[in-house]
Formats: sequence, C-alpha cells, structure tokens
Amino acid sequence: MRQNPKAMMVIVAAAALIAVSGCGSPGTDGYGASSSPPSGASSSAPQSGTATITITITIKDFGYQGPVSVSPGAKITVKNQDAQAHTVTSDDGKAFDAAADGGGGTATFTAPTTPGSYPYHCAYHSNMHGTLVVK
Ligand SMILES: [Cu+2]
Repeated sequence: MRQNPKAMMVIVAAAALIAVSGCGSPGTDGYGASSSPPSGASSSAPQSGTATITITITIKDFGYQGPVSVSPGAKITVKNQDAQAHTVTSDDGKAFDAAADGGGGTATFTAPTTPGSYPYHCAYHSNMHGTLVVK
C-alpha cells in the first residue's frame, strides 16, 4: 500500500482555509462559543472502524471548537492551534484538566463517566470558556 499524497494536500488545504477564515479577532473579547457557526464542521467527523472513537477539541483564536456532547468516558484529544499554551480545565477542578502547548501542542483526557454538563475554562485565560456535555 502506498501513501496517497492527495490526502495530505487536502489536509493542508483545509488547515489553511481554517487559518484564513479564523482571522480578525483579537481573541480577548470573550465572544461566546454558544452560537458557533457551522462552517467547517463537516470536516471533523472521525473515520473509525473500531469501537474507539476519538473526539477532538480544537483551540484556536482563544476559543474552543469541538463537540459539546460526548459519551461517558470518551477519549478526548485537545489540539492547540494558537501560539499560546491553553488548557481544558473543568470548572470544578476535578473532572478533567488537560494542558496543550502552543504551536500545535496536543493533550488528551478522558471524559467523566457520569452524565452531566461540565463547564470548563482555560487556566491561563479566564475569558475562555466551553461546556462538555456527557450523555
Ligand atoms: Cu488559554
């Protein structure tokens, strides 16, 4: 099996598109993610033939982009596309806490096994907020 160079081209093009469309925000206005636009959402569907589903929360422009609801105990990957380090820290300080370095750093954590709504924030930037719903 040879690797398909076209696949990489698509990924690069998609990343560039996201980078361009994401500009224009100083990142400190605290604009909420509760009404996030649907643009680009179709490209985040994981392709998996196994029982393991990888869920990704992407951090960009001081905001969280990702699914709001996950299965109990789901494995979640955090991808940080900002230059600054960010965290995904549950507001209760116990449910989860993942830190991702800036410049493409990643981190992983496991979603709570108890269904519920888990608000989270960035430990470094108090204006960054998101909510993870486990159901
Ligand atoms: Cu941050």
